[in-house]
Amino acid sequence: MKRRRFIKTGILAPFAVASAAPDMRGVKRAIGNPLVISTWKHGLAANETAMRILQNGGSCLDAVEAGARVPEADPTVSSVGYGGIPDRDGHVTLDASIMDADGNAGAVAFLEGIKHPVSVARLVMEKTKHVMLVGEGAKKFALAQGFKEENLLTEEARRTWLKKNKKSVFPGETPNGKSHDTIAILAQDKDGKLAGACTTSGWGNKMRGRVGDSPIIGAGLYVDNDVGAAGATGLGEEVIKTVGSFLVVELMRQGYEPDEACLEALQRILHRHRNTVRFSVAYIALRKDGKTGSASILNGFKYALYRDGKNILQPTEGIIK
Ligand code: SD4
Repeated sequence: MKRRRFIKTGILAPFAVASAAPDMRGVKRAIGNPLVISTWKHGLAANETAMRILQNGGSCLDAVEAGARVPEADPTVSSVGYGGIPDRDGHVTLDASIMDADGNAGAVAFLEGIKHPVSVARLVMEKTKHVMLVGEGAKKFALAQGFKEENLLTEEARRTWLKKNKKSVFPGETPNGKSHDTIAILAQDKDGKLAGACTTSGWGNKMRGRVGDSPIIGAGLYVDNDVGAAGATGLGEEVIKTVGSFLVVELMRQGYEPDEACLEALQRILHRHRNTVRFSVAYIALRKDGKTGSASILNGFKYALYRDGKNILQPTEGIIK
């Protein structure tokens, strides 16, 4: 609505026209064929829940929120919500963000004791004038909205923490494929509208107070309903420094295919490190015509794609072998 108002007002009209890249003209919005794409194996279960909502005529926003809540509640997913590996001081601290088709956004960071940060992020978006709440303030808001305070530290996560304490686990390092599990989830509904969400407990044994890319709009998640959506997983610091998901969407606006856009965004990271890295970052992308893509720095990244009645886990070949 705001955008339409801009276009109507004479002074800002040239700006609004200039921001609509000509390359997107040939790309039509996919209508009538809902799809969901999300990171990692736990994305399969998240996609199932999200797709059920889309098939029942639900909105893409409801779909991504419900999808993200699945690994948040699953104690076996060690980098999201309940069961997440704690920070250096033994506390589980959570980051999440959400964006809708109108460009609205909500996020929470460094949130403790609340199992579903993605739902708190949605309420920040819908019930406040703000985009992001952190720490104590985020928790106070969540409690005021009726969320229950819970202990999110499972025995399993505590044992992992004790074993690895003093030794940080980089998200993206893949010693056993279990150290990184953030979910970024993007959906397109039957009207072709896009939404996305991202939720994580971040880097195991991170410094207390550390916030990653997942709740930073443009870094861990970005949605532009005119162009497409993108989400990130892996070493958040690198994603933040390159404004990764925003970059992927902007590259699609310039005419890059979704795969190419993800690849180019990762090349920016590799370039800064002279192509020598010991961490990984991966992106997933969804263009408004329903075309999807992904890329990863290292091998081992998989994403779940639910479309045309099939929910399939797809491997992504790493740039660095
Ligand atoms: C972070 N990007 O906090 C998240 C972690 C992650 O797979 O994606 N792990 O840096």
